[in-house]
Amino acid sequence: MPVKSSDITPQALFMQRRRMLGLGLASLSLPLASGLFADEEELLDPDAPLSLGGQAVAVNKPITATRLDIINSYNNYYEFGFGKEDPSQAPKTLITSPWSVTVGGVGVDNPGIYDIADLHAEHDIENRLYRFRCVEAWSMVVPWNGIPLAAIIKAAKPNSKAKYVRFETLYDDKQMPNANWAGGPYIEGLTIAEAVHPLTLMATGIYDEPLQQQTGAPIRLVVPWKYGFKYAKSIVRIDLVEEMPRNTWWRQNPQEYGFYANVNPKFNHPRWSQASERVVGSFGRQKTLIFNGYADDVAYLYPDLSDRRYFY
Ligand SMILES: Nc1nc2c(c(=O)[nH]1)N[C@H]1C(S)=C(S)[C@@H](COP(=O)(O)O)O[C@H]1N2
Ligand SMILES: [Mo]
Repeated sequence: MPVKSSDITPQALFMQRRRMLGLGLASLSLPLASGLFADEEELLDPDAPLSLGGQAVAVNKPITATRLDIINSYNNYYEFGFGKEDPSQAPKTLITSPWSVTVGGVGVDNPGIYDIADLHAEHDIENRLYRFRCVEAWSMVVPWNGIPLAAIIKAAKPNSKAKYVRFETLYDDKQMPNANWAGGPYIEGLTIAEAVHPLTLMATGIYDEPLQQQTGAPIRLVVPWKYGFKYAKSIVRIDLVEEMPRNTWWRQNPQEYGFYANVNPKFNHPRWSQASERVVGSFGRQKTLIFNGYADDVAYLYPDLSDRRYFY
């Protein structure tokens, strides 16, 4: 297995980084870089720019990345079938190159159509080791490579109408055996504040390898404090809009799924507990953390933590 991105920051080093950055103890995310130790020098210089858009992120304990073969073979991607193994076993019919992402909507002054190659040329690829928690109460830890969504939004020049971001994924029955399972493209959404948060990533790779068809090639959303259904795969459009987008799972089953979908062990799914999670690729279960462990970074976005609206 490749180990370069799964290396965990040595305890002493991240303690030092956390002290330098004055971070709280409960902050859990870890920006891992292939050039981690080079970046570390920069981070230890108080005048140096931070790698996460000016906002520091650190960990309170090392977390171990899930193996790549497991990440690539246990999937939810209903356009390729409903079973966990269907997406990885489906014929490779998704044409991921060329691929363009259209950025538009009433909330942008500079709309554009970007080829994946343009996005790679215009933005730095960052490495982030994140916890990943599906609403079905299983979890992994994934070393993503990608572009902060904030950078893509900034390039589109958002205006005052940009209240929400709507994501639309590929919908093509020639490329996907079960394209029409939801009666249209898979839709997801974030508030603009969530979308420009430094933890929010447009992932293009895992373990420094391009995304596979089953993991949402060539570009998918990653929002580590939310349930996995927010992580829309194979995105073709990003629109900045005024109205809250009606995301696919909310539309499919509004009793069980909503818009915010922030992880919270105290708010159970109507049909199962969310208090703990099965760690895919390891033994047993672990307790689920509020905001999937990223509370110090994101809790400020939600004024009332007792409001169920934010947690399903
Ligand atoms: N287009 C699309 N995106 C999707 C899904 C899907 O069915 N279609 N499933 C979601 C769900 S429920 C989860 S948990 C994650 C799974 O991502 P993974 O297979 O890379 O673990 O993708 C999300 N993105
Ligand atoms: Mo999920």
